[in-house]
Amino acid sequence: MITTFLIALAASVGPTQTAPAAPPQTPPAIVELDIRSAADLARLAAVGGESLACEIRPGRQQALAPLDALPVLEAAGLAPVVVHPDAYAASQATRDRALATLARGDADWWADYKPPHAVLDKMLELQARRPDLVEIFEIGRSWEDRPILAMRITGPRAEGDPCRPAVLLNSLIHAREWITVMVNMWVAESLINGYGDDAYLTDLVDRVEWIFVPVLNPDGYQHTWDTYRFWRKNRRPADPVYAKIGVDLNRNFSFMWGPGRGSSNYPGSETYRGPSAFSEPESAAMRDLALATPQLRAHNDIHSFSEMVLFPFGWTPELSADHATFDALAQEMRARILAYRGRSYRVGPVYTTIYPVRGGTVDYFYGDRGVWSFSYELYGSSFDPPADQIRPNAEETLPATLLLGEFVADAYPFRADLNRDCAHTFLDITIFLNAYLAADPDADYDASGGLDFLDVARFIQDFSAGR
Ligand code: 0X9
Ligand code: ZN
Repeated sequence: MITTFLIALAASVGPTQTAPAAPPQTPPAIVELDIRSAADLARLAAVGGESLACEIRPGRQQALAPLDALPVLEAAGLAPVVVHPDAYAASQATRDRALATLARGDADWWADYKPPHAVLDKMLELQARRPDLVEIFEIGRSWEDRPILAMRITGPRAEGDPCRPAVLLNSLIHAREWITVMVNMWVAESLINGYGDDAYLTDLVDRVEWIFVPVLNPDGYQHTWDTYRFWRKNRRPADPVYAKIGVDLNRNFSFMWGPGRGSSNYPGSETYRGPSAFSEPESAAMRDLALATPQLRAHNDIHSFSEMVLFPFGWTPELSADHATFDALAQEMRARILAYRGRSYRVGPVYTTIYPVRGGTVDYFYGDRGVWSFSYELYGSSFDPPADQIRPNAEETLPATLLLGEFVADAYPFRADLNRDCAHTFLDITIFLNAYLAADPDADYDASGGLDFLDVARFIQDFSAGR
C-alpha cells in the first residue's frame, strides 16, 4: 500500500515540477591535477570528474572529482592533490561573506558578489533614479518560473527621431560565472551615472539603445547561491533516462545546432545541447528578444574566465565573411583593455581561440540575426574568484564594451528606415521609389540637389546594410 503510494507520488512529480535537488551522496572534491592530453580528460570524465579550467590546454589544473576516484587518477599518472575535500562546502565562505556584506548594507555595491534578489534591487534602484532613461521588462520565464529580466537604457526621444541602433549585453548564461553579472551591471550604472554629466556617455545613451540581460540563467544562479557554487547549466528537470539535470544554454541556440564538435548529446555533460534548438525557455527568451529588436546591431555575451575577446565562429574553424571587421573591432577592444592596466586579452574566433562551441550565442546572433556578436572571457583564475577582482574587471572592460556603442551609433544611423519603424522592410523601398518616381525632393538621398541614379544606389546600399 505504502509502496504504491510512493510510486504514485513519484510519478506525479512531473517534469515541470521542481523538487529541491539533493546533492549527490558524496560531494565531489576540488583537486589539482595534470592534464596532458585529451586522453587525460577522458580518464577524468570516466571517474565522474570534470575539469574546472576554461580552456583545454595541457597543464596543471583544477577539477572536480569524487574522492574515492583519486587512486585511479593517481595510477593514471595525473598526480591529483586535494585542494578541498568537499566542493559544495568549499565556497560556503564566499557566500557567507557576500551575504554578510549585503546585510551590513555597505556603501560600495561593487565590493562583493550579489545574490539574485540584490541584482534585482539594483536594477530597480537605477530605474527609480532615472525613470526617464531606464525601463525594466520581462523577456521570458525560466524552467522554475523565475522572470528573466531585461533593462533598456536610452535617452528621451523626440517625435520623428530616427531609430537608434541597439546593443545587447547579457551575462550569467553560465550559473557559476558570478563576476559577469557585476561587470555587466557596472556598464549600466556607468551609463546612468554619466548621463547629463559626461558628454561622451550622454551621447552614447542618446544615440544607442542599450539592453541588458544581467541574469540570463536565473534558476542556475539561485542554485549556485543555495546549493552548489560550481553549477554551470540551467535547471531543466532531470532527463527521464539518464536522470541528469540541466542544459548548457550556450549550446542550445539554433545556428548550426546539432551533432558535431563543440556540444554533447549526453544529458550529463556540462556542454549538453538539449533535446532540440531553443528547447530551453532561457535561450528561447533571448531569441524572442532578438526577434523583437530588429534594430539590434551588436551583442556581447559575458563569460569568465580566460582573458579573451571572442567572435564568430564557434562551430567551424573557417573565418566568417566579416572576419576583418570583427577582428578590427576586437583588436580595438583588446587595446582599450590593455591601456587600462596592462592586462593582455587574446582576440580571435571562438573555435580557434578557446575551443569549438556549437549552438552558442555568438554564432546565433551573427549567423542568424546579422548582429556584430562578441563574447568576453573575463580575467581571473577560477570560477570562484575573490571579490577584489570585481572592480578591476569592471573598470578595464568598460571602455571596450562602450566601443560597441560608438561603433553602432556611427555605422547605423537608420537613414534608410524611411518609415521610422526600426526595421528595413519593403515598405521603406516603396516609400523611396514612390518619392523618386514622383520626382519628390525627398528622394534626393545623397543631398546632391537633384535626383539621379546615385540616390537609388546609395539608398539600396544603406537599405541592404541595415543602415
Ligand atoms: O564554453 C563556453 O560556453 C564558453 N567558455 S566558458 O568557460 N565560460 O564556459 C566559451 C563560449 C564562447 N562562445 C560563445 N559565447 N558563443
Ligand atoms: Zn561561460
